[in-house]
Amino acid sequence: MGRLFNVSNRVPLAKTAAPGGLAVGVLAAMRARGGLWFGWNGETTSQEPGEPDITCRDALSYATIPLPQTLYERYYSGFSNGTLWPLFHYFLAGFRYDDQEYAAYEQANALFASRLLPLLAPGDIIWVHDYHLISLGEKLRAQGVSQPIGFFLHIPFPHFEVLRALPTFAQVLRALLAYDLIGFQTETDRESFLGAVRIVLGAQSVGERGIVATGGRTVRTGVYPIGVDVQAVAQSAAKAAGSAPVQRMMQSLVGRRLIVGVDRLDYAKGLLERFQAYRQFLESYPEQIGQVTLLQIAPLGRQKVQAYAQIRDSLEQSSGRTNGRFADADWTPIRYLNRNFPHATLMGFLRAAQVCLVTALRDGMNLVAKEFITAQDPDDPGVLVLSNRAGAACELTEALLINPYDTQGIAGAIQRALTMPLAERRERHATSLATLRANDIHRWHTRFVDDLQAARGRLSSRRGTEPKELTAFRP
Ligand code: ADQ
Repeated sequence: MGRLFNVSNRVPLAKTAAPGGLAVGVLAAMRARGGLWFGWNGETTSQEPGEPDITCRDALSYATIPLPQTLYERYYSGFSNGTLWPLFHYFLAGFRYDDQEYAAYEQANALFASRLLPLLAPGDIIWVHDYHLISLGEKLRAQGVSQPIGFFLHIPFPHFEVLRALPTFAQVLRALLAYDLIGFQTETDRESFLGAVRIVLGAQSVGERGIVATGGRTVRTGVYPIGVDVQAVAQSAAKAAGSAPVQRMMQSLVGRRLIVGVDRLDYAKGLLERFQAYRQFLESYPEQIGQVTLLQIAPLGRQKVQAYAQIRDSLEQSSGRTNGRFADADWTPIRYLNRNFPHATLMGFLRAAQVCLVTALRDGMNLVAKEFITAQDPDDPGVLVLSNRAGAACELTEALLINPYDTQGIAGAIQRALTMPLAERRERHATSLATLRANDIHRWHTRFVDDLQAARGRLSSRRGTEPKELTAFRP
């Protein structure tokens, strides 16, 4: 097999890099199969970026570039996180569009393509990750790249009625169709994409198995739900359980039961709704007052996007209100921490918890849900309360599934989780763990890369790389 190039906006070399699911997943793929990871180094520059810096760390290779200051804000905080992120998570109220930000997004993608190009050799395959880099494949094709290029969308793909709020939606669809393989987290996401393609290109453009015919070539689509490294997470959680930070945290609970939440601080994660539901839980089940502690870890990121500053303020107020109302001299109901922890320590916290709350309003997958199940002691496992709007709910059907907007429903689920008999907890956990083992992180990258390799066979039949004009649909 040729060399594998992973490309993502951010590579996890920079010390300031925020933790995220993409990095966790791609690192696992890289460790298993080698290759090179190309992307932004987390810094901005006033000059035109030159050749990528090549770094080797822990036997993995990275090629990184800085981004021009003038481009960064409009590309990253602007079109990527002010337009695509809210749109793809169905937050039309928080969505905005600006022509200049879209132009910066296109320029940034073209820049990534031009700096990646000299590193490529015949036989390589290129795997592009996530919404920041939708146009990268199209830019690479425009520079003559003929190697297989695949794209995996880590976040949801919206239904056409939401997608069409984006004035440049047709360009975004056309850019996606420059790839040989497009991967989604769930069948719903793939169907939303194919639905949009049918409307824009005509129903005949989508054939069996979701293969799109366009511009004399074919584009494959597939569902690749990202998983976790079950063995590594289980081992690291068991080991971390005895570590000093986890032991100190446990001792500070003085026998109280632990409810845990671990999320990037993001409005899509439903943290405000979670805090409201926890307050409702304490109101509805007063016997639990003083008996449980909610540990919510939510590191900050994307602070330059206004919606993130707002949600941060709201969460501080909400946790403060709950603590003000219910706390006692020796008990704080919510411990709310805006900081990063080593991944192993987090796994130790997850293992120590009786309940994990995942209340995302919309989420591509949600790896924390999968890590929580994997981190548990199978003999005495905790219970996952999981949003039915997270991709993980398609697989983890034995979790207590909730609607994240249903405050009373979540409160009831927390109580049910805390009082669930051991036999039921074991049974639900065993079923969930078997599902996670069957679809772990290795299956995710192996299936995607194998399918992308298979796309190579059809490259010789590629006639021209431009999809036909998107004229069938008039907005
Ligand atoms: P994220 O939105 O970042 O990922 P998630 O899938 O939950 O969300 O992954 C977060 C990862 O970061 C987990 O592995 C977690 O353990 C880690 N993490 C979180 N907080 C941390 C902290 N304080 N310190 C250290 N590590 C921390 C995006 C999509 C998801 C999709 C993933 C993968 O939004 O829907 O599941 O990509 O495709």
